[in-house]
Amino acid sequence: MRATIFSIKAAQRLDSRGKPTVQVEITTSDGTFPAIVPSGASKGDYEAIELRDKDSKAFGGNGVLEAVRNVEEVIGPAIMSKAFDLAEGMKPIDDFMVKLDGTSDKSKLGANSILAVSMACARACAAAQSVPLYEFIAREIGSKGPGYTMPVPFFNVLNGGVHSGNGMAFQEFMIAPIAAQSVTEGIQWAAEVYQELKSLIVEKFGKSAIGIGDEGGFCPPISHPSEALDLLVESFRRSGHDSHFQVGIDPASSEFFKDDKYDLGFKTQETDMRTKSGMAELYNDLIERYPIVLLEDPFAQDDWDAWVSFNETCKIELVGDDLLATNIIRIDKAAEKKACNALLLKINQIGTISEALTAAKRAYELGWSVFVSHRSGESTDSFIADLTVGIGSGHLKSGAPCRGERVVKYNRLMDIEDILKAQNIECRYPGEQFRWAGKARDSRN
Ligand code: 2PG
Ligand code: MG
Repeated sequence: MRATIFSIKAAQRLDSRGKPTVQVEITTSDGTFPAIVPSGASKGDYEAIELRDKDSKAFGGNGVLEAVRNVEEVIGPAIMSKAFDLAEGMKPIDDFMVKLDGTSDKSKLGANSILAVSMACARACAAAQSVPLYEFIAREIGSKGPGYTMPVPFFNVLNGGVHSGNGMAFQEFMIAPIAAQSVTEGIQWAAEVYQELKSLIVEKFGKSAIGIGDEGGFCPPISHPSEALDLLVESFRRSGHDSHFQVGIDPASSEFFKDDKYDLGFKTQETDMRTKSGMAELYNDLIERYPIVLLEDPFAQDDWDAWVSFNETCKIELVGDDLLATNIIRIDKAAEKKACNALLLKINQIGTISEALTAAKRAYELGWSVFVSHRSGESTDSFIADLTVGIGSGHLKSGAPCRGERVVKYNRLMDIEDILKAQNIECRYPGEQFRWAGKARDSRN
């Protein structure tokens, strides 16, 4: 029997920062399938455009009623009129929406409206094929298995940059439980370190310093990256997880790039200007002194020379976020220039699930790693947990082991691990090999 869509409904709801976002519900003969889209704060210039109402009387101009209307009055009716067979997968629907919008950045109908429909469609298509979402995504990207690679979770436990109010310029300090044997064990260890970190912060800075930032990490009154890294190393030690973790950093440096320099004091009264080579020296020094294995956006989105020169000698994973914007044109440009060796995969940077999968596939073809990511403004939608398992990216970041919109993804990963184990389906935890999970996936194809 053909599985088709009965209705597509949209509504304005709130994200984790209390700002409006788009929710969609698609009803088919298999049931009702919801989705809510996330939203970034440190957004790149090359991301697809999310529509905001600009009506200053509502939500300070951040309303998404136009995007909601676009789903209900334009996208929904157009998709319904085509009567797509959901069992055939989601690419025809995503391609149709991309054409319907007609712009290169989805500015006509809005990446927030299009993505919400795309995510809900993925769930509806999975149901039409009678498989879980992660398996549907594995099919869509062409993975033949056997089994699945679970991700090493990278927990952002210290928040800085535009995600917090302290003086720290760098946005994210992430801890990765590489020595665990499973996602479930890794999540437990990270939660233990997180609690230890909290005690350490109380000890050093007092109780008033345990407030958290947008992604659930602490934001104590520190400003130099080595202060943050010292706190992490000490909490590994105190929690008995000394050699169990490695570290990732996302400075999100486009946010403090001014006049061809980087201002590490951009959140304080004092400027602290660094040249590109000064920044490269700082990173190399930190990599030498701490167990850092991943560096994301160390340079600004158009500072190509700095990226290329750093990548020449970089031995760790060098991830392009604002640099690539999950956009295949930017990925190809970066590959040609040899600017980085990994893609940060954010579904709302490009606006459809199919295009996100195409971006991941291209990264794998280039021999790069793929790092799946949430946004700082999130919802309790756990879509990216299934996404990361489906594409076998081997690692993902979803913030701290704290706050509902962050832990819902980690909890879903533990659910998936349980389901796979109960069904005797191979489910690998890549540990230290997280970078090469995509490669391993490709060689099995
Ligand atoms: C990032 C993200 C997610 P935002 O820079 O990688 O952690 O932040 O969603 O604010 O762009
Ligand atoms: Mg980033």
